[in-house]
Amino acid sequence: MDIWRKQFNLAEWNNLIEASLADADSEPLFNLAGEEAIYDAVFVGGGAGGRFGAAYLKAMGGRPLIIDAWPFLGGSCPHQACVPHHLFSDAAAELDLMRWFSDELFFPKFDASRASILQMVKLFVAGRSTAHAFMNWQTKEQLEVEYVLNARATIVDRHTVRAGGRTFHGRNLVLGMGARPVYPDIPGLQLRGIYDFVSLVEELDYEPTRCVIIGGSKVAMEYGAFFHATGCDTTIVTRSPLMRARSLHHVDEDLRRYVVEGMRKRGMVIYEGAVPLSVNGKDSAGSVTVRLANGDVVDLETDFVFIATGERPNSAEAQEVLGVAVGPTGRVIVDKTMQTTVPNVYAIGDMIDGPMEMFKARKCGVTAARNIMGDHIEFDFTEYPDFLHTTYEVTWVGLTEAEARAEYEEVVIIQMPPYVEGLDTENLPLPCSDRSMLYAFSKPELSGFQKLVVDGTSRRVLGAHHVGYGAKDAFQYLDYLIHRPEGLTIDELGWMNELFLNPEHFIQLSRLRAGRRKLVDL
Ligand code: KPC
Repeated sequence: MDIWRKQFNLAEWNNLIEASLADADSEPLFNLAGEEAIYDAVFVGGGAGGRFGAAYLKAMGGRPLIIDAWPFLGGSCPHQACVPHHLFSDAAAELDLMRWFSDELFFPKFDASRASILQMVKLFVAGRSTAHAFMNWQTKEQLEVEYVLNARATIVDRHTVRAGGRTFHGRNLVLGMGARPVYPDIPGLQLRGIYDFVSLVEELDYEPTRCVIIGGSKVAMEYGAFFHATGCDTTIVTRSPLMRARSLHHVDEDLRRYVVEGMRKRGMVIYEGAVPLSVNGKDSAGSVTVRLANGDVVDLETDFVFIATGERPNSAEAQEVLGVAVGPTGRVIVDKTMQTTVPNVYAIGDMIDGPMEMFKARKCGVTAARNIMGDHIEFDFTEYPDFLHTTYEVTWVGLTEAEARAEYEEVVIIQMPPYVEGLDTENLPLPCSDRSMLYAFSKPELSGFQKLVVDGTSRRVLGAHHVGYGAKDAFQYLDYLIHRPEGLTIDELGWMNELFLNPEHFIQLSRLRAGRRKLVDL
């Protein structure tokens, strides 16, 4: 369907996307200016990286084309990944509050029968096309980017791609075809009742009552905390300790302890150092056999197995057709401009090394676009702020206390609650802020944890760590400030204007210490 001269409103876009998704034979959507063109870049994949890259390239005066197999732009994020995860984590935080305060204050007695994984999945699926509709509308009408949707791209060579029966030419290709969940090699994974974060939203058709999660990734913690909060008893089986995988950058041990103990306090069972051996059942999964860290082999009964052992990039076609070099797990090798080993071919987002996260995808796309347009710019994503959800938001940036002590002579720790041997901080209603005040005054040990790591000599902030609610935004700016060449001193932080009561107490705590010539812990 040629949509170039059509202007759909959001509801019309929504209907078109839903109809296209429902019909495997639905036609491609061509949003093309018409005349034959050599594009400055053909973005293969219109996810976060492709959409942002194309928009930036267009804004710089170039001519991009996006091709995507789905009938919408935005990729897996709004369809199966970040957006549902945030909906589920939001639900988990609300459910956590309702459970702790069941029949207390103004809260009704918690009715577990009303908390449903299936209902939340259905809520998401029913609403997800509204975001898709907006991405299509914005990209066409406001960003003026050409695209072909609902048409799988076939890469012909480094300047040519076919899609929807037509051939497109680009001076450059930008590969943003995303990644897919990868399963461990154990027997029984063909049974019904086995899901990952993609099939959860696409296929779940019953209410799970007991869950075994295989893997210890962010996905394991985030989805596990949600499943458990709904009342689905959840066990995590992980080889490495939670939050200690290489991909989880700079997680402080105190922060980790608060988070993992918090999950256990809520009744989740976490087996670290454990190896899943098989999933067992006739048609559906009924149990998972696991070798525990002490060598015991146990059968964990379940009606829902959730695989969270990571993802692999969709890089095979690019490797075969274009000959781009890939690493041992299929990640396309790029330099800091996102250029692959093949000239004029760039790769972005989940296709390359580093965290498979939205912030990286969008910024990779923009980096590729700027370089294609002649603006030499590098993106180093080896240092980045990061977060995950349990029933909390858990956010961190920069060095952990241990990393700082290994690198700096004089390390000062500013944290809340403070660590003082024998001090009964379990009754201290701090930290607290919006969304944690009820915890602070009724169950203070649940109100969060935060830590600032400072170099006592230069007075620069080296790292910040937070468990609670509402601090994620601040970490975007803290990341910028602490990683800029001049860094951020405790004196500057203590002189900032604060909006009381702030979720991270870093300004007020720094202000209490900044007057001292020789800094000490707080
Ligand atoms: C909420 C939201 O931003 C939807 S998912 C974004 C996909 S994209 O803007 O293409 O990065």
